[in-house]
Amino acid sequence: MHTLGQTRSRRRPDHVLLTPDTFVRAPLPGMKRCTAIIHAAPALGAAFSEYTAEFQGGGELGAAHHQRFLYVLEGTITLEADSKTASLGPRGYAFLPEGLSHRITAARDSRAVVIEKAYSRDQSVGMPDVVVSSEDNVASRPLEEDTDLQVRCLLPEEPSFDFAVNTMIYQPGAALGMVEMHVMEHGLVMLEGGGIYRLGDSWYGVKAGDFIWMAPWCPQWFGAIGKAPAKYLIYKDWNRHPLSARAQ
Ligand code: UGY
Ligand code: MN
Repeated sequence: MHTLGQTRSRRRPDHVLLTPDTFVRAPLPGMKRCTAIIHAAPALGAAFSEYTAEFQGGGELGAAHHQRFLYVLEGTITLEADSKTASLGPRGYAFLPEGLSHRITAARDSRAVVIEKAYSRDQSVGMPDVVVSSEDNVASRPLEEDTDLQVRCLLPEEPSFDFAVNTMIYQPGAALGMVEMHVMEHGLVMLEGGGIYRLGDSWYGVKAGDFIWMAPWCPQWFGAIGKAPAKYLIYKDWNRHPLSARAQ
């Protein structure tokens, strides 16, 4: 069905909102029975890439040239690394450090968010370790003492990690307590519910399935609207001095 050229998707210099009606699928090198919807990449000004990988049964992701983070949305993903095998269901996730050879496959139709970033090495800290877990095993904590806004940090909060991936759950009516403006950029996948996102000088209605990229210092604020909680998965670069190389 065409929409007479209408969409909620927007591209602005400091942010992008992508809604599912504008998603375009294409394979990446090495993928088998799998396609990617690329949401953010250096072509946009981002220092990382983020895509949704859609696997058919027997599907496989290609090799990674950078660190890779994977969060399962639907189905079951099998990860083979370090001569171990793990099966990840919805909310399962993995972090694979740069250089770790691994295989990511799906025996049946599955979807996962994949974030890749060149590692920003800091001589004062060691390399990050592999992480395989589920969001269900991570304790949440309130943001700024607001118990209606719960954050789960999926990666260890250690300086060896140069990015963070968190989930944030807002009870209906909960909102960020401030308009944030910060050096870190964000890639955000709306997982559940919806609300109003302020990005730059625009306010957008957003809902599950949407993707948002926020450039460094993009003014940002969110308030949850509806009768069910709103939840998103959010990436940010992290733990590095602002003068360290911004690898692309
Ligand atoms: O971690 C963050 O910067 C987060 N509070 N930002 C956001 O939700 N837009
Ligand atoms: Mn932020």
